[in-house]
Amino acid sequence: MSATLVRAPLADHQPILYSFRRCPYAIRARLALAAAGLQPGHDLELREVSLKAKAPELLEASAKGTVPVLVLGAQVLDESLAIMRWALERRDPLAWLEGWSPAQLADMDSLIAANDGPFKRYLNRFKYPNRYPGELASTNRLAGITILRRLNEQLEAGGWLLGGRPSLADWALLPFVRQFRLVDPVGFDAEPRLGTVQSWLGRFLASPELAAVQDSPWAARAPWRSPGLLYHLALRLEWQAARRAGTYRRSTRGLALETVGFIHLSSAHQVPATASRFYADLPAAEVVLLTVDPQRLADAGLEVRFEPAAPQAGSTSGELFPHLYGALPLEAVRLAETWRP
Ligand SMILES: N[C@@H](CCC(=O)N[C@@H](CS)C(=O)NCC(=O)O)C(=O)O
Repeated sequence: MSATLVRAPLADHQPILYSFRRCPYAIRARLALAAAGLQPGHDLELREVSLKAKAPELLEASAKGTVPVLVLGAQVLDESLAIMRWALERRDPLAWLEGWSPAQLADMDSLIAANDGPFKRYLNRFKYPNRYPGELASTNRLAGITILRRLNEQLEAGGWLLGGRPSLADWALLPFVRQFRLVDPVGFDAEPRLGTVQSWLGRFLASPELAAVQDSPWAARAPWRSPGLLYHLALRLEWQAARRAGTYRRSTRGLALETVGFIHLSSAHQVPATASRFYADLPAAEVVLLTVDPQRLADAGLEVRFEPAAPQAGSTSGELFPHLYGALPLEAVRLAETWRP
């Protein structure tokens, strides 16, 4: 029998995009993926990341733990530019990369390098001055504006960085210029000798391309729930009391850990059913979803057993739920977010 090389269908390796709605690197990656005609839910799975509670699956794919990350079976792209190029190599209908001369392609590379290097550096220092004690936010802002003034000159020829139409460089830089403006929109808009940058950014802010990747299905308000993490729905007031007390000791709604002997947790896929079974009568603002890190529970010497729900919990399906034997330490709670049904 002759051996036949069978290429695995794409569906076996549906790409997974780990993304974060507000991250400029993730925005540029989503812009390119969308421009290439890919659709979340159809061509790739979008997993919105919480930077405070990174899913173990993300860290397994890329230990550096930044977003965006595109997982293509065994191949992992964990740099936003690599994702942009991968997308545009598949399809580039708007010619972001196609049709430019070698000199223009080199210009694109140096514009992106200047953005990701010095401009991003000044942006971080202007945006988060508390993280850089001893540095003046105003000095870093001015350094950023100086770079933008050079872009302003470059844009004057045709309205886009390389001339009369947008290229990869425009889409790669604009999310960062947007973020720079957002630190102080009034100051940015009033800045003199920046008119062409302001209208370039204005076009981007009003563009359907940006709107598309900032909304479902390209971005979500709540993070993807990982099978590698554990979850617990809590009453907001009880969670607030626990934060003051230092540990959380409620088992489930209306029952204390001391009464039940363990704290009811849920695996990712069980959260919606738990919410509708026990919390559906409450306004969502009164309910908080806690993301619990099982590794931190283990580090604290706490045991989680997967057991059938107690009969009084109303389930007779034999489904197993994680039960935490002991009080929940605050440091094991990676994220507490308002429940979104
Ligand atoms: N060079 C990377 C940088 C990505 C990056 O730094 N992303 C930020 C979010 S905007 C991040 O994930 N930071 C990690 C963290 O905050 O824990 C790329 O281009 O993809």
